Amino acid sequence: MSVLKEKLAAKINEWRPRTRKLLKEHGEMIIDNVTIGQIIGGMRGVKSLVTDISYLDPNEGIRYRGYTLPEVFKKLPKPKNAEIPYVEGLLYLLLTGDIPSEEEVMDVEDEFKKRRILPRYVYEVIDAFPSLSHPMAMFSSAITIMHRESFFNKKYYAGMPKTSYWEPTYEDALNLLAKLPEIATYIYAKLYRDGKRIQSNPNLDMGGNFAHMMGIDKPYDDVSRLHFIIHSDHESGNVSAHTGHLVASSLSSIYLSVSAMINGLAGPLHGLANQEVLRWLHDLREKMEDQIPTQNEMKQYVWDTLNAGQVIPGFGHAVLRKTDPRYTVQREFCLKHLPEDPIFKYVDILYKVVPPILKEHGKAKNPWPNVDAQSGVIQWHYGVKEYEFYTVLFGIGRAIGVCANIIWDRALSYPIERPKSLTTDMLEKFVESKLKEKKK
Ligand code: AMX
Repeated sequence: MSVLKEKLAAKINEWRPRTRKLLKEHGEMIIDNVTIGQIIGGMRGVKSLVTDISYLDPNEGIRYRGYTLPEVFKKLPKPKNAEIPYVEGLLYLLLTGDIPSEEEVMDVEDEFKKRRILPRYVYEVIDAFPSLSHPMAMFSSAITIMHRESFFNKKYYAGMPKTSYWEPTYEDALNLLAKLPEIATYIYAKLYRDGKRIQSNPNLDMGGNFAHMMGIDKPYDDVSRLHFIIHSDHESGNVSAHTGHLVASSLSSIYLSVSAMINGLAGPLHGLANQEVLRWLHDLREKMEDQIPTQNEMKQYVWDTLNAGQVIPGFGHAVLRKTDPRYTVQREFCLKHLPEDPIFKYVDILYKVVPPILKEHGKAKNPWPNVDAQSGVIQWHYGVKEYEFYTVLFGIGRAIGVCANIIWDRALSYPIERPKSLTTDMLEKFVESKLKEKKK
């Protein structure tokens, strides 16, 4: 058994009594009330999910297993001469809650290396896609098609106790995560490089190998590590994490669950916002004939977008009420490595002008930038100019957190998810009776 799996097994055994006790002794305790506004308004803020992998504080931002992003970057082991830690170490942290040693990270890296080879048919499925297909549709399909590899399915049909569900799920998760960089770079080569691909390098870690297969020199290996780490998890309620959890709760395989989460991520209000930021800025860049806009010109562009009834991509958030620390980490990277990049200058001006405008506009509850306002500019700077591809990169990162969650969902025997719905008629009648009661 790998070091990680052994450690995880011990953690699961320690954790199970906590969940069992909460359920058995306090299952009836009320933790939240739900308003009609929340039912119609996308269940915003309803406390109805549980995860120990990460927690999102509205003002502070994300913590992975209790650690803020700066702490994660400080504490996790890094490859030699790298600024950013191993992605493999992050997986160890998300799964076990512990900061791994260098040897423990190497163990995960070895596990990944053993599992990188992609079945032939996955390349064939990608090749069969018609031109002008969106890379997220290709990415999702390539993952779906691997459902036939599911070790969980085989074990399930052979008969397996519930307490063992997490083990084949863990195997499926590692098998899938190890293959995602190969799938993504193959899609990239097919769509944008006339199919000219670079073979995987068995000596490199996940981030380093991804940069190698993209054909981009240092510090793009660190860029990749940074990107995958900051996108990995954002507690459970966001569309992609929730979709992954929901689909997996019916005991669908990791492949079908992660593919579903990728589809959720591909919407412009969620992960696709990183593509939208670049698309929107390029429209402006064309109008400006490559000149850097003044603050007043930028303000006008932002107002024109709002007055046309559109959202400002990369700003706002359903939970956050301050600047997203994932934005800050990337901004710091830009200030250090690409302060003179013209697109960064656009993003920098947006950082100054958008929040006051959104406040004046008066709709968005959070006027501050989110992760997507800053991620595309870094990719663009290092030569990944095909912005439709950006959400695939987000997807690789998010898959790490979603897989960690699904493994724990199964370890703690969380049941199939099934909230209750009402009809509009019922809501109206409920309101009527409440108002009558009030008059009495
Ligand atoms: N520009 C313009 N209007 C915005 C806005 C923005 N960036 N953010 C929110 N609003 C508007 C909403 O559309 C809504 O308008 P409505 O009353 O006419 O329906 C109103 O402000 C209230 O929305 P909210 O409660 O502040 O946000 P929300 O929880 O409903 O939605 C989000 C959150 C992220 C979808 C929204 O802020 C948005 O559309 N942002 C732009 C897209 C984006 O950057 N998405 C990525 C988010 C991060 C991620 O998931 N990767």
